[in-house]
Amino acid sequence: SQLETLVRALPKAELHLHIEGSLEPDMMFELAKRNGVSLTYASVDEIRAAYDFSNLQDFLDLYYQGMAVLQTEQDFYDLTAAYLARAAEDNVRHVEIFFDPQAHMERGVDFETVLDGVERALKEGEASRGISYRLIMCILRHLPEDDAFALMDVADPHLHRLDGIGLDSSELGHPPSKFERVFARARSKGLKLVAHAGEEGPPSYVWEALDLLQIDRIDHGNAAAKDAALLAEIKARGLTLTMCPLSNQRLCVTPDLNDNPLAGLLRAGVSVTVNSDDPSYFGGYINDNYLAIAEALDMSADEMIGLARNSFLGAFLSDAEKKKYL
Ligand code: ES4
Ligand code: ZN
Repeated sequence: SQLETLVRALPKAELHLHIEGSLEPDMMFELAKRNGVSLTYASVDEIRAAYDFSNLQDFLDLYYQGMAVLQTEQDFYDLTAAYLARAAEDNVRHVEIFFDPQAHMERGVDFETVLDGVERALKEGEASRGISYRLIMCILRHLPEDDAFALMDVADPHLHRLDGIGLDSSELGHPPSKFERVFARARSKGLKLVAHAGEEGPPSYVWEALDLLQIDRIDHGNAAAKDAALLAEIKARGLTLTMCPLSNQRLCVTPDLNDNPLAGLLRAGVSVTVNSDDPSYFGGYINDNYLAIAEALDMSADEMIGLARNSFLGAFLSDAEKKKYL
């Protein structure tokens, strides 16, 4: 269709992408073999069949299990290089990537091993493909505040290589308030602040992310559609939402794509963006996400253009850098 041709051709930024969630089953097998790690799966088909989730935690259990094949700097390089090659096919020109160092450090992988491999691929992608990047280190919210502070200590000598701090993993029972002091420290270091909020959690978690964490951008933010005052506050602050429709569908946040609040929020004047979250696990990269909502939510060509434009406006790029893309 014409809309498909347009979406594929549009230059885009991807602002919500967990690099460990781009680990494709083929690479999982390859790395398992290379590193002598045993998998509970016998085949790529068996892996794909296991990706049948009822909620966020269901997914997270397999996500942390799958990433156990990632052990060396080369593994993190290969993972990130493969994502960039795939993103380039979708006309992605700028990426802001999350990584979860705590999930690797608890398996005995050094922080530096992870950062070195991811960053080496990002630098090479910028040089060879012209894909600019930012790097956002996520805190696992199911772990204690002390662990987050310990991560900040380990990361401290490397903060010049990081652009932001994020908050991810199990949302329910782990409200943003749990990390108010950690985010205050990150803010004092000059880092950008983002948090997953209102994915499975209630509007009150989004309020906490705004008022207690003082975030610069909201990851997901679906719950904003349920609270008119919150919606008004997000607009007043000019905050961007990084939404992930196929993720929402696969995690049963909005099992029916027709019910996804993305188009409604966009039409209400919120700066909404479209992203793939964990593309290997959720069955689609960024263009698949754009095309799925175009169809399910009856969105126009102008709306597709607006979403792509929002992705650059909401990026952690300087005004001079944004001008290049807009
Ligand atoms: C995640 Cl979809 C999602 N939500 C929360 N934490 C995550 N980590 C990786 N993907
Ligand atoms: Zn996410």
